[in-house]
Amino acid sequence: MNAPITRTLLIAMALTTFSATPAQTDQHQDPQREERLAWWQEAKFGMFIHWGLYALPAGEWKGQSYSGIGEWIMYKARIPLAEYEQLATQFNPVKFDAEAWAQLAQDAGMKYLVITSKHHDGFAMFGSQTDAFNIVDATPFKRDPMKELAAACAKRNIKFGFYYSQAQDWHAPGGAIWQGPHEDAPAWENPRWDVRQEGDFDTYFNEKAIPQVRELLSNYGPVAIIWFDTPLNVVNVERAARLVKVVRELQPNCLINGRLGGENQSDYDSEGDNAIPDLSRAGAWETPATLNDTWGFKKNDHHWKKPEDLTFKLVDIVSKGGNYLLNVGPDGEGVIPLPGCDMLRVVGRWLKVNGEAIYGAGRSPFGGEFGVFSKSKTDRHGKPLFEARRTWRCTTKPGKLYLHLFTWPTGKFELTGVKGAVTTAYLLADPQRTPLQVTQTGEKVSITLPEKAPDTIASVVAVEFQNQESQEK
Ligand code: H79
Repeated sequence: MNAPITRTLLIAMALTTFSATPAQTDQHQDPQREERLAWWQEAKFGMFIHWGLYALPAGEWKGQSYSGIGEWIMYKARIPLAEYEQLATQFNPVKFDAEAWAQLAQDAGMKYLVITSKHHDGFAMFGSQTDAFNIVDATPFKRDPMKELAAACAKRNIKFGFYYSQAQDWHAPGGAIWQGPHEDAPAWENPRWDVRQEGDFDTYFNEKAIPQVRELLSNYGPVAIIWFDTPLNVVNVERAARLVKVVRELQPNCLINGRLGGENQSDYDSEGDNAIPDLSRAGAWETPATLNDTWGFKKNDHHWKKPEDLTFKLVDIVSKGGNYLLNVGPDGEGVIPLPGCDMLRVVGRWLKVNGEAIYGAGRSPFGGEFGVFSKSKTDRHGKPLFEARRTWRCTTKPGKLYLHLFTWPTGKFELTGVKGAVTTAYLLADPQRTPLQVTQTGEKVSITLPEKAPDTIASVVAVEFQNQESQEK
């Protein structure tokens, strides 16, 4: 593709001012939080794993297929607790291989891993003294996969963390249950579907959630992140503070994601599922995202994203200041679907060459490259539609800019709004780092490129500046 990149760029560069959405939490007020976050802000790319009993029905129940996210099957099919419990007696993922999973994360260039220790269905994927509805006590498998994974990650210096559904629990008396309305779900007058779900939320919170979080933070070595989800309206300031206290007491370095509930108590903000902000965003934030259209395994979901798209999303997110937590959904035997593995390895190979421009990199000093707000079209909220551009992105390190070119321009790449004097520029794909020809006139820089892109996904041009001052925004 040979787009008229120069013209596009100049228009893009004219639009360098924009207001980034302020972070929801006052992350920079707390020096301890800053310290806890240091490794995470370097890491940029993590593996999310959704694995639980829902991997067995895999999107189908009693001959009927359910649309949407597979880990919600118990809710969608209103499966009585006694029936859902039967899945545990069949759960025997003999092909589970913690070493292989951790190795996949490493091959993909992921620096941390977060796995569902308990999803909304209430089933603990770890050995729990609190509740017998867990993988060690209720399945023929009997192993604690979390122990094995924690060890496999530690071996590879991959930070290990747990997802824990703190509010919703469809199996414990008193656990919260999502209540509509939603385009995909009715507004249940009472969202419960089994008398065994009746109960008081504090009983669930005090007798299951808090004790299980204690177990997770006591029995698995260092836990780098505890990833809470869907606080609904039940996790208020007071309940959130009690969870925070447990986390800080047991593992002071453990990060808390942005879906705890209560105000300003998380370490970083969580964007919506699969939501990437249009523009750059200050503060620490993360986009959790799927490889296909489900988190938990579904046998009929083959709607895989392309590795080019995943690479673009990673670069896009990093250039806007965020982290990318990308999910795999292993099946009921413990196998991560092959298309997912293949794609992640493609991203990993790209990172082997270009990782310098991702890990520890700062966000773009420009902004126009992200796209423009349409003057005529509106989105579904009636606001001007953001028309994203995918031609190029920029990340930074002190004294350096990295230009990620997703569309290879003919001849020259031209940038405007550049501060400082360029000393040299080269392709990260070139092991010799042969200097490219650069001309600079004030804030205009023009870089002469070879005819052919060295990388079919994105080629990265490193641009170095005279002073070591950060080019970061
Ligand atoms: O763990 C993954 C999801 O299961 C979880 N967050 C990610 C990380 C999640 N919980 N809730 N939601 C996402 C959004 C809820 C969507 C819903 Fe629906 C819409 C619930 C009811 C209507 C989709 C359609 C699920 C059930 C019906």
